[in-house]
Amino acid sequence: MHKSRSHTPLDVLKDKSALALKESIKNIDSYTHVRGESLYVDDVNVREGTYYSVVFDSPKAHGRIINIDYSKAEKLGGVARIFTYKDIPGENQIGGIIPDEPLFAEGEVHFWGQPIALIVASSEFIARQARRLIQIEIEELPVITTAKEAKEKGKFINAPRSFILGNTEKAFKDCDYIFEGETFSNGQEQLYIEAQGAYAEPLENGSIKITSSTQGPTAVQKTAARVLGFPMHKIEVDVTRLGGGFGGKEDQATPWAVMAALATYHLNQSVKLILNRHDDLRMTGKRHPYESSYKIGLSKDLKILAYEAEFLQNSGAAADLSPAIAERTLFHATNSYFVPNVKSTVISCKTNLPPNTAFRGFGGPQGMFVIESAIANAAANIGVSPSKIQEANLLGENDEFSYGQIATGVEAKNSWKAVKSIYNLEQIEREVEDFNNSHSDFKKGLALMPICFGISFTNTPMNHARALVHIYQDGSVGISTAAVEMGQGVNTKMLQIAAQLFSIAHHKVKIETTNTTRVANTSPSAASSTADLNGKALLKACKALLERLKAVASEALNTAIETIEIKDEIVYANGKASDLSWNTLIGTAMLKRVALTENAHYATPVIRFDKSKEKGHPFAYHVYGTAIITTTVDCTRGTYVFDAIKIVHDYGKSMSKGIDLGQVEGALVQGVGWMTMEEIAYGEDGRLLSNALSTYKVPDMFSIAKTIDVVPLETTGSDMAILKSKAVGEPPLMYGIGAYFAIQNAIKAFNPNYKLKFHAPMTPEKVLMSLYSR
Ligand code: LUZ
Ligand code: MOS
Repeated sequence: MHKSRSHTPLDVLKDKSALALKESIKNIDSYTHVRGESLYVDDVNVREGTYYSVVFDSPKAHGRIINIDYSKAEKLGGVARIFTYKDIPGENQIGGIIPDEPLFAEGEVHFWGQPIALIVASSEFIARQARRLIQIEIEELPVITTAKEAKEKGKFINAPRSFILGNTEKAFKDCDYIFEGETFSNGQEQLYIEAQGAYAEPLENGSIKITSSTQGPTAVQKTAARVLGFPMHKIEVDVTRLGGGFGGKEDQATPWAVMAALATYHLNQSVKLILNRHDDLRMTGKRHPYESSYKIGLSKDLKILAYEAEFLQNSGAAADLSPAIAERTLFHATNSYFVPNVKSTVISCKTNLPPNTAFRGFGGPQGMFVIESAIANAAANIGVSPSKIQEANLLGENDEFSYGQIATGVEAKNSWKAVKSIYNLEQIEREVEDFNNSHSDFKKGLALMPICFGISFTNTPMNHARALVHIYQDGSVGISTAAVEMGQGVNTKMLQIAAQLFSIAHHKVKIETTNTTRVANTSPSAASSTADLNGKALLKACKALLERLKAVASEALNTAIETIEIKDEIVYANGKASDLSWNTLIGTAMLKRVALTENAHYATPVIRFDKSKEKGHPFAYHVYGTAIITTTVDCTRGTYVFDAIKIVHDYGKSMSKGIDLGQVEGALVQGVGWMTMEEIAYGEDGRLLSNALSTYKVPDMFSIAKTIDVVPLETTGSDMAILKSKAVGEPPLMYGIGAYFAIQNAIKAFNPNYKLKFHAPMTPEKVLMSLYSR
């Protein structure tokens, strides 16, 4: 791992930087994380008499419920009640984009793991025992597990969508090379360390407070209100932090919170519902598997003149976020390349898997894998290195994306050039070649992976946020925003923004929990946009307060407001320190009855998108970068290690270097895992086979690069990014796609007969088969 990241817990304890003014800052949660003191849902103090609950879910992937016998379970000592759809006072409906998903199954079940009932008892142990006593009779119906089969049978979530630029049909006529092919990328389990969960408690007059491990507090509030038939003001949702989300809690934290609230509504008692790992893996959706086909056309000089792709998205049994994820696949179908003629189509196919959902990248990676496969296939057939085709087609300033946005602030070529020179690509290439010439049982492979990721929710109306700032009369500051801390460090960034703007010490600022009664009607913390949207709102609120405080100082010091400045907690007038400190200024403002609270709202300017034309300017800006990935494959065993992953990444002007580097490393490793080892497996009967960490392998310390180097690309950033510090959450995941192609190249070096396959993940078994395929 990168040197600047490797600190021991002891260093964290010694680190006083968070208390110092102006010094760089570590994640403000690191201290309580290391000491095990950070609070999650399961750490909430429970009221006396709190009930615990377990979900009873479908043991079949598709069928009609003939009969359910709850009587034995209900009679078990300690069981309070079992709730089903019949107990829902409002709507049995949790679908956000399309109303096609019941909270509890009624007559039919559509996926293995679909919630049917909630068993509430005096302990979780008893609830689990009761679950085993429920007898269900299901008349089985045909099960569809793949997108292709769903398409053949006409099972869709919604109508297909296409993005079109130029005219591919005409352009293919001018191409010197045309290649077609098919690709598959599998799903991916989010595997947040903290499983899904919620704690609901009754307040006065029938109101309910829900503590939820959700990326979307408003989604939980709105859905709980819908299911209970409540006005939203009767539901309060509070989030301290998440032990990871990765998209898995953008929409799918909601059902558990709503179930707990439903039980609280009926029992007038607190109810806790925390899934264990097995239940979580079985019941929740994952990254969407995609079956795709493409046609790519190039000129003699390797320019991609035309590209067509059809993406079959395995959406699962309900829409969930699938339409939005499908849309992002189209937005990223040409990655960081300019292609003048594009036709891409996405079809959301309804299958009998749990509804697949958001996962870091949100359909973007699936789209990018296909064009990278098309390029690799073209290169192999033409007999050039794929990097030649990649390089020849990198996006340039003022190029048009297939969705009509004109690219500006483009860093595709810059990051490509930088990666080549900084890391001496020619030397790396020579080393790989020399190694391969001198070894027969191990082979190395190399791939370059450029990325381009659009920043903003693709759904324009979601791009806004609010912040609420209190300055307390002792000069300390409390901040609420819609941002949910899920390990990404957004609270640290919010703290930096306020401390910097007021010029006060970090310890004077506290970031409050995310709560719907303080900041309402929020978008989820997602789309890499949380720091941008909430940070901009926070900046606005702090600026308004600062102006107000400057007016107070101007009056107190009897000087014009323009001459006032606050630096390091001292008020300066005309560049000279006055005897007003931050604290006395706040005290003065209080005596003068000046409002020390501000609420601000930020909505991203400029962006727009017209769905009827599929054209517009949906993104505030794009993030770029390029990675070089080298791997060594053990040609006896089919195993591989990544020797080095070397990245040049466009941070803009990073406001929190340590946090941003952590995001790049974490996302990269997650991307490599998706492409190489994480293999979701469902049986033909729709049962999840990779249902434990013994059968679902994620990267560990030993499976990832011996070295990860990340060099920041010095760019001006974007005014649309918070303090010009570009969004960093999702884009680096897509560097991991390069890992797939590095392995392909190593296999090819061993087995000249090998025909490239584009079927991810490239697990050691597949590598072994490929090494010896003919
Ligand atoms: N969530 C969402 C996202 O609702 N819309 C998006 O565009 C998005 N993009 C990335 C990740 N989550
Ligand atoms: Mo997301 S994939 O919840 O940003």
